[in-house]
Amino acid sequence: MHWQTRRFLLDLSRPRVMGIVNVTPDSFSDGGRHDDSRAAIAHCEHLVAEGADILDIGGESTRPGAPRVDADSEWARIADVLAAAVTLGVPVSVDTYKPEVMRRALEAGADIINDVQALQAPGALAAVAGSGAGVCLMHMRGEPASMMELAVYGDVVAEVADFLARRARAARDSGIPAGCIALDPGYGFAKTAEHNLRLLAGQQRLAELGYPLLVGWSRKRTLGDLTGRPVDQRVAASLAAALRAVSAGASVIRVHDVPATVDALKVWAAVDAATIPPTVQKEDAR
Ligand code: HH2
Repeated sequence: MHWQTRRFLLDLSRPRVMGIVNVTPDSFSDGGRHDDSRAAIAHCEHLVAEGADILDIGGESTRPGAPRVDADSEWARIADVLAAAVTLGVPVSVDTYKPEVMRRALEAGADIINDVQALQAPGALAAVAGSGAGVCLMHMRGEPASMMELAVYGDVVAEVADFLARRARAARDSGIPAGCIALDPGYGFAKTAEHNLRLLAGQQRLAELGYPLLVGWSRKRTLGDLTGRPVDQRVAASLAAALRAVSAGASVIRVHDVPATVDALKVWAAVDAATIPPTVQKEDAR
């Protein structure tokens, strides 16, 4: 499987690591650490040196209860960082749900638009269509400020699958090529810990929709609930979730802790490569 982004065709025959660059004062795990352009650019360079296959730059936190940021302020946070990131030789994604920020990001050379609202804002589909950019369509409900009130599902896997299939169809109908589309279950967005775990257990069904799956478990609250650990001590828990997600069909893992994830996926991919199908084994034995 491949993911077409603006400048790069990503080969997903091995899982890829998307490194998170939050240029925000208030992100849930790293808010304020890279919220000036110089620190954020240094962080981008660092993540690429550590083995990130993709960078994902965001200028507004989407943690539960996060306040909204207007488009001009969001753009002011990320513009210089994006300009530097596109020179680093990897695809650069911009994490935004605002069509105006999408448009400016694409003009500035972004390769991917990562939208936690799955291009549902008026004008979002049109902002991306025709650009050649990759898109990540994520499942959530409502707004970060109120989304946890909407965490009510009968069958969470079926409802998320249905939503993602509908958004992929809408993207294609607006002219976004199928090969540019990736889908994301949206772990932690309008979902309780139980929903997140059920969704991971049934994630293969989302992979069967036929688009690459991108997932973000990194340091999230459910991992804290399960381990009792604070946000800065969730690397091992994040890796366990990442590997489980890859086993259930995920191709791109969005993380804060790039080197640990790169190592874990190297081991996972090596075992995968060593797994010879039984029919081939029999022929070889003859
Ligand atoms: N999670 C976050 C933000 N953007 N995008 C996708 N596609 N999938 C995710 O799971 C996802 C996302 C939340 O994590 P983070 O960026 O670290 O925090 P914050 O939103 O507080 O900046």
